[in-house]
Amino acid sequence: MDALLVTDVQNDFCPGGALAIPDGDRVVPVINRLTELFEVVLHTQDWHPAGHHSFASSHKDKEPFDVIPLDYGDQVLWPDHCVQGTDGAAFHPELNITRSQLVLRKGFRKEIDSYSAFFENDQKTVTGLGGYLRNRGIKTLYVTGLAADFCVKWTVLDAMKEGFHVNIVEDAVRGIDLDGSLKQAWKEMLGAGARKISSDTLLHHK
Ligand code: VGL
Ligand code: ZN
Repeated sequence: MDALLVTDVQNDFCPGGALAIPDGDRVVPVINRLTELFEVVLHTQDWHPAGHHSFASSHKDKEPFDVIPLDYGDQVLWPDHCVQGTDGAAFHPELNITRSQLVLRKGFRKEIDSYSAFFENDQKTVTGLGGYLRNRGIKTLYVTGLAADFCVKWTVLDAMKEGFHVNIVEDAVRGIDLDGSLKQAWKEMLGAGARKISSDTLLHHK
C-alpha cells in the first residue's frame, strides 16, 4: 500500500508568510489533484511553541539564517514561524485536507527542532510516524510539500532509512534554497535512492 505525504503546506511557508518560500503556494493545486488519487493521505504540520530554540529571536545577537551549534549539531536559526495556534501555522486555506487521515505535528518541543516527520533533529527522538506506517502496512510514500531542502529532504532521507520506498513529486515541492541547499538536497535524496516523479506521470499511471 502507498500513501501521499503532504509536508508543511502552511501559511508561514507561502508568499506573505514569516518564512516564505518562493512560489510555495504553487504546490497547492498540484497537491489537491494528487489527493484524489490516494486512499491514504497524510499531512505534517510544523508546530512550534513561542520562544522555540530554532527561532533567531530566542538567541542573543543572532539573526535569521545564522547557524549555531546546538547539542545535536548545527542549527539554522529561522524567523519566528508556525507558532502553535497562529494563522501562520494554519494550513494554506486552499489546501484540501478533507481526506487527511493523519495530521502529524512536529517541532513542538521547545529545545529541539524537527525537520523530519520521522525523527527530531537529534536524530533519536521519534515522532511515531514510522510505527504508524508499518502498522498500517504502508510501504511506499509519495512525498510533496515544503520545503524541499529542509523538511521534505529530512523526511525523505529518514523514510528510506526506515525502509520505505520514496517517490518525490517534483512539481509538488518547492525549496528555501540557502546557499545552494536545494540542489544539494536533490543530490542527497536521489543519491540515497529516492525517485523523482512528475505529478502528470503520477496522474496518468495511478
Ligand atoms: C521548515 C525550516 C524551519 C520546513 C520548518 O518545513 O521545511 N523549514 N521549519
Ligand atoms: Zn520550523
